[in-house]
Amino acid sequence: MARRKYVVGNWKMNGVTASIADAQAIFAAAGDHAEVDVAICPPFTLIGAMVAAVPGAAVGGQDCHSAVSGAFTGSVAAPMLADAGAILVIVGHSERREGCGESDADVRAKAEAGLGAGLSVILCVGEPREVRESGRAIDYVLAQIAGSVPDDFDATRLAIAYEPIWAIGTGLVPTVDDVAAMHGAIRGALAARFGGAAEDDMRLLYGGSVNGDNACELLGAGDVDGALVGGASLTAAKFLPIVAAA
Ligand code: G2H
Repeated sequence: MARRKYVVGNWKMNGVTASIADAQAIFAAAGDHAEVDVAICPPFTLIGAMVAAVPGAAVGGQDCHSAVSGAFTGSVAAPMLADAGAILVIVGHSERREGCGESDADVRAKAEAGLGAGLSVILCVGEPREVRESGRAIDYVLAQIAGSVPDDFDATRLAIAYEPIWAIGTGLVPTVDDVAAMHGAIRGALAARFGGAAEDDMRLLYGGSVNGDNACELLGAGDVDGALVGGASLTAAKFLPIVAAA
C-alpha cells in the first residue's frame, strides 16, 4: 500500500481562541491537496473549539498521560483527547523527553495509551547535538525506537517522527543525505522487528525547522513520508507551502 504524505502542525504552547481562524484557513486550503493528510495539534485548550469550527478536520493532542484516569493533576488522558474530538496524539517529543524527564518506557506507555484510546500516534525520536557530532546518531535513535515503540500496533496508526534536537526551532537542518540515512535505518529496524506492515505502512516524518523554503528538499529525502512542523505551522501563509511541497 502506498503511504500517503502526512503533514502535521505542532502548535506547542501557542494559540488562543482567535487562532482558530488560522486553523480554519489552513484546513480550507489543505483541501486543495487531497493527496496529503493534514493535521494540527493545538494546545489542549483549543482541541474542542477547533473540532467544532472545522468538522472532520484531523486535530490532535501534543501529549497524553499513560493512565486512563486518576489523580494526575494537570494531565490529560488519551480517552479524554478522543472525547474532545482528537484523532491523534504526539508522544515523546524531545521537549517532553528532556523538559519533563520522560523515558523511553514512559513514551512507550503513552503510545500504548493513545493507540488503546483509538487515536493515531506520532512517536518522536531524535538525537542531541553532541550525539550527532560524535557520529552516534543512528545508534542513539535506534535505541529510542527499541525502547519506546510498542510491541503491538496497527502500522497505519503509528507514525515515527525523526526530530534531531539540535534542529528544533533553531533554523538548522540535517543534510538530505543524513535524513535519508536516518530514515532508512529507522525503516530497517522497524521492518526487522515487525515485518511487512511496518515496512510498508508506517509513516516516517521529519521534524525540526521545516519551512516553506526547505520543505521540498527535506520531504524529497529517501523514506520521508511527511513532516512534523512547529513554528511554521501557526499560520496558513507559512504552513501551506509545506503542505504543497509534500
Ligand atoms: C520540532 C518542530 C515541531 P520546529 O519540535 O515538532 O518544531 O518546526 O519549530 O522546529
